[in-house]
Amino acid sequence: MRAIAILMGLGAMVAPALAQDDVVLDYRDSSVLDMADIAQWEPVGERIGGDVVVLGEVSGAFTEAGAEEIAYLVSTEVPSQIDPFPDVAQRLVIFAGDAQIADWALPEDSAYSRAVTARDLDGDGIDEVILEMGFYNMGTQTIGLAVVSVGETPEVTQTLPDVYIDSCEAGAGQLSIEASVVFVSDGMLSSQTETLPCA
Ligand SMILES: [Ca+2]
Repeated sequence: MRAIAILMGLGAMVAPALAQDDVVLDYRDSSVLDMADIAQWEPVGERIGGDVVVLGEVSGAFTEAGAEEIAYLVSTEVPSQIDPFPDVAQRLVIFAGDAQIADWALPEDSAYSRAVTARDLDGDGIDEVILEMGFYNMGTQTIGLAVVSVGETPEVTQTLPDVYIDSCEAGAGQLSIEASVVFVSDGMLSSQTETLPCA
């Protein structure tokens, strides 16, 4: 219990110091967990072709600085959150207006559940795509993030594996929610975690 109190104290002290612009995601707000209905992207998936599902979209500049483009997270299927190694192939497909202008395969071992946002973290004018992965095991829901630098060969430049851990349904051990505020610091994502009680 003491560890929890210390963590909560830290969060309360540190969180207000963050400039709102720097905050990318706040998992303390449960609405962050609301998943979009992927049916909305079915027409996009049909345009891309090849029997794929589109798991999310983010806006940004992906092929050149200043471009107004949309990156779609495209997958052969919706990755299972109970399989630690889902067998899916995923890509980022870039559109400018109605035109598909790039199609970049993500690393083979990737199984992301959605695209969250895009930010130019390193300041080169090209937005990095922030993707989320979810995993469910023994009643515990875990969410992690990956920063992907885009281009012909997308590369995962950073991972934050545990930005959200909900063990409220675990039935044993510590029943709580570990929820992080994810923010930009020195060109990287950083996080501060708070322990919240189960609802
Ligand atoms: Ca960049």
